[in-house]
Amino acid sequence: MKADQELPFHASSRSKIKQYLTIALYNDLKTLRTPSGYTLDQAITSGIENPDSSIGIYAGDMESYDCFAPVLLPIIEDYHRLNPGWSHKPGLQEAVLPDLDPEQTFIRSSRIRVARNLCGFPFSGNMNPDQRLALEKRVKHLFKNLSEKLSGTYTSFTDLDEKQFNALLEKGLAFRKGDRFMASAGINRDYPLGRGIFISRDNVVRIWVNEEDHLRIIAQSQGGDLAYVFNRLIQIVRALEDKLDFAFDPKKGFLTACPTNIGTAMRAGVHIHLKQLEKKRSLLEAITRAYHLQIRGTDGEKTAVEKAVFDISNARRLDISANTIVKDLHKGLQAIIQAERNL
Ligand code: DAR
Repeated sequence: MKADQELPFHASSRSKIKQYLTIALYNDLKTLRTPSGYTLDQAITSGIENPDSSIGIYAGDMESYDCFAPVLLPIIEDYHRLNPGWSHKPGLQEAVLPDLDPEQTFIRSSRIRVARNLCGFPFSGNMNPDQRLALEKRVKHLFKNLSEKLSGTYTSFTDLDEKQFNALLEKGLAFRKGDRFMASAGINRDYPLGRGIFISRDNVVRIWVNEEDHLRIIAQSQGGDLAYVFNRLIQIVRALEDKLDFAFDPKKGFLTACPTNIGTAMRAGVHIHLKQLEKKRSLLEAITRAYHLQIRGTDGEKTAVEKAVFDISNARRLDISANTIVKDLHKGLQAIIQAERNL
């Protein structure tokens, strides 16, 4: 884009990138390239093409966080609501927490995921087909050599016909091509090439390969036993970090394609049936705010709530430890279940 014209964000856009990328800043950054050749224009394409973006910028590699720091840092400090002196809080320790809902009256399922990206590869929106296949090959080899306790199977989506893929999808054991925000960011390019999923023998652990990030490591189970799910996640993450170098910065934590996920890169949540609180949405929102939780629709981000089943998860990922996130979630869900019972 030329120096003096307005940046082409849509008039209706309220994205963080539109808010923080001034013309002056754009002119300072527009000619910079990261070592993989990633540019600011590539980084903001999604926010330009999707006026309803909340953030509107994606990193193309770990170096993007330094190269475009003048615009990324204000966005990170705003989105993550960080206080001065903020910094990633490391550590993943086994948790001991009572099952939130042993009778499974409210909580349908618990799910905790972390995003991880491998050093030495560009991030998902900035990969060519060979790099995606090389990353998949690297992690496939690792999955094959996991201990007996952690073992499972890896399936490459390109090895499946449509019927087999849809069967996995229906069981929640595959992932579709990303949304239009990810499409604009290049994350969906060449899909399903290099994409696939690792599933542990008991189905509790799944690892998505080459989705929005290189790895989305997920543990999930029916019911509200958060500690069980968290501890299963810790086991597989520890096994992987023994063998892989993850994109990491001591202050920003684990680096991800979207700046909303950096830090612990963890989203811990439940699907919970709140028949009464659905009719008292302001009360539910007050409780989730108090415990730094966020409400999503039944099928996750930017989806509707179906049959009063809410996706409730942590809002904070950075400047807070993974264990504190899980403890806060546990406390917040206890308060929500109490409020639901009272109604
Ligand atoms: N949809 C993009 C990213 C928002 C955060 N969610 C992610 N990373 N899945 C936006 O700018 O709204």
